[in-house]
Amino acid sequence: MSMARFLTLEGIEGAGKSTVGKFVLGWLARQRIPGRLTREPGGTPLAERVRQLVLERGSEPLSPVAETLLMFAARDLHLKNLIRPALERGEWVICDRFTDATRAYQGSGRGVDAGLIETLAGAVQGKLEPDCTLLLDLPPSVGLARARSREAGPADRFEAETLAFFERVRSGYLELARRAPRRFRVIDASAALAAVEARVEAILEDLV
Ligand code: Z5A
Repeated sequence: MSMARFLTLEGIEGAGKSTVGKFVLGWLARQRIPGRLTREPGGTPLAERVRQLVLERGSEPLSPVAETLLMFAARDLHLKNLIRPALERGEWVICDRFTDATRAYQGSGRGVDAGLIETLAGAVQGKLEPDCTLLLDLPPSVGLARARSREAGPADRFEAETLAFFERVRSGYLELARRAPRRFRVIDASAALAAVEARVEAILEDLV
């Protein structure tokens, strides 16, 4: 059996994370490697309830710090009840967003103190870090157009954000990738899907 790997997918809305997640799962199945695709916020029944709280556009404002705490509450449940057990069983875990999303969205996007985010990350994750993070990078105008052409129904709290917000999030992600070049693989997500998948496949072959 192959060794477990923890792979995270990051990027702004509409970057193609869900699409790439399914591609990775199919690729793993063809190699007969056990894999588990999950997402944040969410992934377990309780964490999915936190997801609802954090995404819905209710009448009561949700402060950036409260949003950050909820992200980490969901992450703690997800790690304890799904991610760590799966890794211990030898499965690959492919997680659509993880702590880098908090750094980029709540930190760079909303201005939450980086020290607070790292303190919470330490408390929730301990030493666990993704083995590899695929950053699907593209201009927000392209990502938002893709996401909006697909979506029906009212926008959630993030979908309703401005282009300037998503520009800050994108810059935040690119800065994280610059600071951790061994963990991050930056992929041009504005390319055709076949080109994105070929790049992802090469990275997976490397990881195996
Ligand atoms: N959030 C946060 O603030 N802090 C945190 O710590 C965490 C999350 C964990 C929910 O996330 C929100 O939570 C998120 C940040 C916040 N909000 N935002 N933004 P989510 O991951 O569930 O929501 P999302 O980012 O909005 O996901 P998405 O819109 O589903 O995007 P995606 O998964 O990256 O894209 P996709 O569904 O794979 O692709 C979008 C469309 O483009 C679809 O029609 C595809 O067929 C198409 N596509 C994909 N790739 C291509 C290429 N290469 N070419 C052409 N078309 C493509």
